[in-house]
Amino acid sequence: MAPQSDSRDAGGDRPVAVVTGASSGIGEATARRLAAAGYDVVLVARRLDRLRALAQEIGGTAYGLDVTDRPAVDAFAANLSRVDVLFNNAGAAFGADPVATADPADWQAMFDVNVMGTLHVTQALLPKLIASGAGTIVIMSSTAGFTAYEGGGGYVAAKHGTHAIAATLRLELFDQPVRVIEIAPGMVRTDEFTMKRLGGDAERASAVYQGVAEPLTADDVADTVTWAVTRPAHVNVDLLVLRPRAQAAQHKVDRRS
Ligand code: 8X3
Repeated sequence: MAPQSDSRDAGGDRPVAVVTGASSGIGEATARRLAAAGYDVVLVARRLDRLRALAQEIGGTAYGLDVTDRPAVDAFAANLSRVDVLFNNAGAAFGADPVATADPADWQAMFDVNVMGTLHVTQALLPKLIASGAGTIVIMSSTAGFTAYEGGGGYVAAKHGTHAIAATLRLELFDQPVRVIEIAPGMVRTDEFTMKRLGGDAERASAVYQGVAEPLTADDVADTVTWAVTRPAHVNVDLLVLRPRAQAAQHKVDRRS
């Protein structure tokens, strides 16, 4: 599918930040913060309609794109004259079934968006990030990239893959002017993410946050991503794990509220 955009060449004098998965949640919140920090933000998501209003609001560019569609990703990359920051945020969880009974199609979809999507966009934009002379790649990982939990199987596997991309890429780019930042949040209250994971079951989705005083918000994560991106170019926040105070570890959650 040919990518669609509101044609306006991003860039000019301002640094350009590409944000995938920008139509909601962490991506949307980060796009707002990066724009406020002075970036010309290129908003990427499948739902172009949802991006348009945000693009207008923050003065960015909306680009309708499925990150799992490699030809479309390549066409998108060819359209950009400059890229300083790539925030690989597009990701999702589908299903919460045990490994024994999970739907392989859910696993495939999780691998496609979390791992292959990150690979496609990173490969396509890397030459421009290097050419910027001070590029930044942010990879949206998760505490699921480090710790397994029941019912998490496919998502845990996919996020371990996402973490592996970040760790490998940092080594491979050690002599290039591009840093690789991995942000790994724990419990973030992003209702769309949880609803998608639980097949639209609102009751189960709200139970995820039951009794937790203050789960992280999308804006908490966006604040952290923006902080990491705006450090001086020689400072690399390799890996940052972010949790709400009520979540000491994946299974150790204070639900007394
Ligand atoms: C989402 C965090 O705990 O649901 O990336 O795996 S968790």
